[in-house]
Amino acid sequence: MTTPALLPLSGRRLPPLNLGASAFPHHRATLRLSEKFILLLILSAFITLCFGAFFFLPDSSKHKRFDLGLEDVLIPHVDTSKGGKNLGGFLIHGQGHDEHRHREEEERLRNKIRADHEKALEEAKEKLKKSRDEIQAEIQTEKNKVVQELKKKDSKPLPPVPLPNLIGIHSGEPADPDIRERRNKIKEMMKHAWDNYRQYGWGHNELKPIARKGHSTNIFGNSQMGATIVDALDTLYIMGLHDEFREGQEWIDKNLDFSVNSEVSVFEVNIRFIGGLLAAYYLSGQEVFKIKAVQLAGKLLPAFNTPTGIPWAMVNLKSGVGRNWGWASAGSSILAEFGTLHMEFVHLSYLTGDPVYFNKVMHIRKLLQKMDRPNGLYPNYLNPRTGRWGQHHTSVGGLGDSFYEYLLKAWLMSDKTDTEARKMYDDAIEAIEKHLIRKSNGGLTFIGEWKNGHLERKMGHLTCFAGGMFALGADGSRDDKAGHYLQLGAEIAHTCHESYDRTTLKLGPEAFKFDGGVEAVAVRQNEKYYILRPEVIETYWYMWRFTHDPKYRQWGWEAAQAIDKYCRVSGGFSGVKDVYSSSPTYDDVQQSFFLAETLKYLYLLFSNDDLLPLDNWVFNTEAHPLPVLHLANTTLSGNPAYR
Ligand code: DMJ
Repeated sequence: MTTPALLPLSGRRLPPLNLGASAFPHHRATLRLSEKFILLLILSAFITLCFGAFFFLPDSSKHKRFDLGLEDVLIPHVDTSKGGKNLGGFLIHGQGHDEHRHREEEERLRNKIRADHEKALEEAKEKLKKSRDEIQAEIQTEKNKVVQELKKKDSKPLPPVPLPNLIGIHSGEPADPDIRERRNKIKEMMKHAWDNYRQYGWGHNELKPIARKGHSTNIFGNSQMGATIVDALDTLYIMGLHDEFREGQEWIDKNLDFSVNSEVSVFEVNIRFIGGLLAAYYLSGQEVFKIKAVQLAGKLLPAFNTPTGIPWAMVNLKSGVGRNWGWASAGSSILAEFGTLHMEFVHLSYLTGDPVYFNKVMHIRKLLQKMDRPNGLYPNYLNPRTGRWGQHHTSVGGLGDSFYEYLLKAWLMSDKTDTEARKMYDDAIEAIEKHLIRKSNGGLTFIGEWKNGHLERKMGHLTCFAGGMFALGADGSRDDKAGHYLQLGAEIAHTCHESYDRTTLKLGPEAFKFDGGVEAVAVRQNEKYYILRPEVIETYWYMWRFTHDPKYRQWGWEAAQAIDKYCRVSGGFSGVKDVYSSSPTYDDVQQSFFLAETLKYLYLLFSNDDLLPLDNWVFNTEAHPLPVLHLANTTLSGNPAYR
């Protein structure tokens, strides 16, 4: 938007000011203000001119008006009881004297008005004489005032709640010098990723490490929301990179703004931004993170305004209008998206005392509990208008994965009191084991996908997180099958390690098959890429925590070395397009989850177990640690904050 051009008294036409929305993030309030300001200037000049024109009209017209006024004042003093003549004489005498006073009064008034008029004219001239920059600076000052006011309003302190037990935030230094060295190497990799993002992509969502500029995708909408900053914060914190953490905090405080006309993925924004902000809050105690998380959550709530309460995949942060991905079966929402909100939303209710977030995710759970499940499996697609399943496609990888993860973690995060979630997890895992988990001819355990009535013998890199999930859920499993699930976790870890080991770069492909004589190898060209994903390393770390088998540290180190060798470039880290090629090409993206997850899990793998112990912390699906809430009841309805 451009403002009307200003015509200064000097006759020099000022260039139109750029007061567009991009110049002013809080454009709505600010544009009104700047328009008001300019209108005021024009109005004052106009009024001044009117006054001027009026007072410099020919005398006769002015006299008439003043005489009338003065006569009105004098007439009551005339004594009409004394007869015509006397009256006349008196009148004649009186008239001469009054006329004098009248003229003096008129002159005095005229002088005053002229002086006022000249003063106003001078002021208007002064204002309009100012340069474009000066006017902009004045408007900017006004704008800053408004922003500060808004900030004050938005940053109201939230009701205090007892902080959960925050154990193991600053620990983890390994005694073994070799392990310490590896840990330091991972920290150095984090610094390389961060410093380059800081230099070339600051404020953008992600970094293009080859082109050395910012990068983004549609999941973040069309605005620069600093996804890498928010995603990286807790990793920086646990690595002791405090200066970098502070830089990130400062950027968030000053720049992270959710009042933008931008359509974002509800799931991605939840796991990366809300998860990242909440974890940063719990670790550092800095209120700004909690406040930003709550502001953002408020912007996601309109996504739940569907006939069923199953949220849309995307929502416009400004208008609140939601919709689903065009590619999703029959206008459906995605299981792994609407099913991966629980942890963050429970924490939001806990921290704010507002049950709205808790109610939204519990509503989803209740609805899912009531539905029929083909073979006990949850299909990936659910239509939010009809409440019916879309295509019967089930996966523990993309589109399904973190839904199962969050059932288990809801139970863990509730201090194992949310037994409803645990039951749903146990039921789902039993069905998955029965219908999707198989052993290959070569003896590799894999998790396939249910598609069009048959099992596709293909496993995604994303599915590899399930090894860690099985190990994490072993304790507390039905019929005391802890040993069985730990073993299943180990088998998946082994299979995923094979998928790395059978490549040229020793980095895993996006998807690999167990079919037609092929085992743990990608067949299609478009499945051979590695984009810095964390899932395999995530599983190594969980397996390490539960078994302390040194092979997991060894496998993690192999992966770290391969990343450093093949994905590191001078401008950061990049994904590679073909892990079977000895001269791979880069995809030129440093994903934000590389800093949030891949490097964090590697760092934890070479740390002692007292850093973020699993009895006290539960990691969201983007590896953001959230503390276990030791609440009295099975669900948050027991939270004293809003009981
Ligand atoms: C991450 O954003 C999360 O782990 C998500 O659950 C799925 N995968 C990506 C990283 O691969």
